[in-house]
Amino acid sequence: MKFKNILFILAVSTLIISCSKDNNSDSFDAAKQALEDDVTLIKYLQTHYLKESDGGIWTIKNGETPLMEQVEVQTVKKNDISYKLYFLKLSEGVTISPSKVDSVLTTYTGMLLDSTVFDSSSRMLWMPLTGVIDGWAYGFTNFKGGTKVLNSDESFYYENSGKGILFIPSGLAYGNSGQSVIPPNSPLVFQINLLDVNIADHDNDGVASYLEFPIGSDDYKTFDTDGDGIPNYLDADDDGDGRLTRDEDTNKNGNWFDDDADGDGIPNFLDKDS
Ligand SMILES: [Ca+2]
Ligand SMILES: [Ca+2]
Ligand SMILES: [Ca+2]
Ligand SMILES: [Ca+2]
Repeated sequence: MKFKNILFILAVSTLIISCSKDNNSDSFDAAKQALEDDVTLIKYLQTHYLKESDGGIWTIKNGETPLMEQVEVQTVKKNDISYKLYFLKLSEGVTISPSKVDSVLTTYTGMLLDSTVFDSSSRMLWMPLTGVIDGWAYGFTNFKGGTKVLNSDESFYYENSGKGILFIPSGLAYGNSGQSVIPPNSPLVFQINLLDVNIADHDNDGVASYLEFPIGSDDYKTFDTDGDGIPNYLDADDDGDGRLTRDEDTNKNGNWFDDDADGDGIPNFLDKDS
């Protein structure tokens, strides 16, 4: 099997944009599918190897080192189901890692386990990780960006970018609904190149989006200090006290977490009474 098969590349560069909601039919057992996908992915990783010379993934024929011995695994919890996302780090990158609310500049190729390439972009694209499949949002956090190099004609390229391959269970991709040429319940393989990272501030309140929900938590979509239905990362007045978060960095040092007028340990921008 070959990783890159130009014949199958479709001109659908936005395919990885996630669809709105999983199309869960009543009879669909997502937990069971997660287990089946893991068996499928492990078998794939045990029977395939990465060929250094062409960067392709091939079926093991002569005792080559299986991908299974090279990948790392990340456990992702979603809707009370544990998913295993496998990734191979070819190079980590040198700058910063995105959080799952940031944007990444990337080139990529996506394929099914039978080597059908369903999407590819050799052109650099900015992708917000809040708007793509979960396998991307979590997978990219394991890599760092590269160094931007400017040419004399103002064009640019990147050196030492983060490069790797993600092996994604269907539950962190298009689930049981599938998408275009991706059949339902398909684990996916993405070769990714992380060129650059943009730290997002969705509500432009001065506080980076990754700081607008508890560290280690994934619930940026629901974390809502003032309970007004607008999560903090989209709310310009997080504590609902009528003062914009932007104006609650009292000492104006660019850090919203060291301003605590009443000394109760809660910074002003999250503290309704200070
Ligand atoms: Ca913000
Ligand atoms: Ca709110
Ligand atoms: Ca406020
Ligand atoms: Ca306070």
